[in-house]
Amino acid sequence: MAFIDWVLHPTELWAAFWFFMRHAPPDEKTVKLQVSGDMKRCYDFLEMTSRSFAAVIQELNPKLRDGICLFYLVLRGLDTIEDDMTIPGARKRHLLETFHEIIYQKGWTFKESGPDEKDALLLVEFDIVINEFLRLPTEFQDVIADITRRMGAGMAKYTRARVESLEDYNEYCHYAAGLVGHGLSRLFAVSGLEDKSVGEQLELANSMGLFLQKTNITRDINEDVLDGRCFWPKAVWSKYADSEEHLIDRENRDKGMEALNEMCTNVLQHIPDVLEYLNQIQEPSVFRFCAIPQVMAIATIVLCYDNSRVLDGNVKIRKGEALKLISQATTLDNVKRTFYRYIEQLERKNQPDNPMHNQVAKIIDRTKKDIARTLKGGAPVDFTKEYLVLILFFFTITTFFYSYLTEKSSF
Ligand code: IN0
Repeated sequence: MAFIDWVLHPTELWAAFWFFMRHAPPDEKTVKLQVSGDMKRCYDFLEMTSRSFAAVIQELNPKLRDGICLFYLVLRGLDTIEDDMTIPGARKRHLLETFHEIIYQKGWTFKESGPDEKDALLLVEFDIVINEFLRLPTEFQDVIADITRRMGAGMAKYTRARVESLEDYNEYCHYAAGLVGHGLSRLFAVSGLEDKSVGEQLELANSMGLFLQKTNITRDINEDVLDGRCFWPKAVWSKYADSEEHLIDRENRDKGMEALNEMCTNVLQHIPDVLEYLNQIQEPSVFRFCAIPQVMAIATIVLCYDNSRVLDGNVKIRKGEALKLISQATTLDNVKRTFYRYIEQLERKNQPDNPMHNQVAKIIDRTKKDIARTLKGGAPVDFTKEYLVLILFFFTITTFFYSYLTEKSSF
């Protein structure tokens, strides 16, 4: 993150300072220290697959921590096989459809991953994950195996089917992420840390997954098309381009932007379910585990809206912004304030001449009303600008005063 970014976003600098104060080693080490052998190796894998999210999983309540760490690694294993374009179709489908049995096979490892698979090591030493999986309480194993079976079958189907209609799009995202919401919600309930109704409200849990998956798919269009795959539904992009390549082509940029904005609008429809799901969660470490990816997603999708850079390469939110979001995802009210702030940012980006303007404006109005109605103290007022002016004011006063004093003393 460039120096200027920190100067222009002092609240993020503050958040970064706090984050590093709180996460300065050896605290993470203490968690690892408490676990030994294969489970310690599993936390190493977690660090390798996603550094920032690994910390959030390690802060989970001990009743859930190892179970969710292993669920995450099993899903990352499945994901690595699905993403691997070097594995022949039939072999890949067989692996995806039987992965829910493979996780019970002690000693199973996989050394056929392609050279560009960043999590290939996880599969090379997957026998370690299986050892720890088999040590989990059976009710945890049953949930993880059930979700792995249904996700594997769904992914296998879409290795030979394309995402044509909006129904296909919702179905694919259900298999890839909605089912993760189902599995996590059932583990939260089985652990006793959340009410058992959380394990039943699976429509809300599905929306939690769809909000994340659709944000990733919308953001990664350039990278996916260049890799020869596309998860944007044809029913959407074919209105604006003759092919996936034409969609990201600079020659066709205006139409490409209309397609991008329609995809961003599709993601926003899941916001009410996301806030309603988070409203159920009582245990603080579970709440943060669920809320952090959601606030990252709202920041990412607002960044993608009407942003031509998405079609040219992948865009990411600033590191400082991510740390600020993590530090503020503590309570439902704070998360609502964060969503409200980004919805206001979206409102500023939603130009009247944008074909999606009216549809997006409706979602903005409804979301702001819903949040303002349920938030203590009503609609949040963003004082950042006021702070900045104040800081600037004091800065000029002190410099003026200082130069006046130095001048007076030089006489
Ligand atoms: C996740 C989700 C996740 C967390 C909490 C509640 C969820 C409810 C429903 C669905 C998913 C839920 O969070 C992670 C976040 C993550 O890994 N972020 C990465 C960034 C990234 O893009 O990889 C990071 O480095 O911060 C997530 O994105 N997915 C995930 C996978 C497994 C589990 Cl157990 C939980 C991936 C996906 C595809 C969205 C489901």
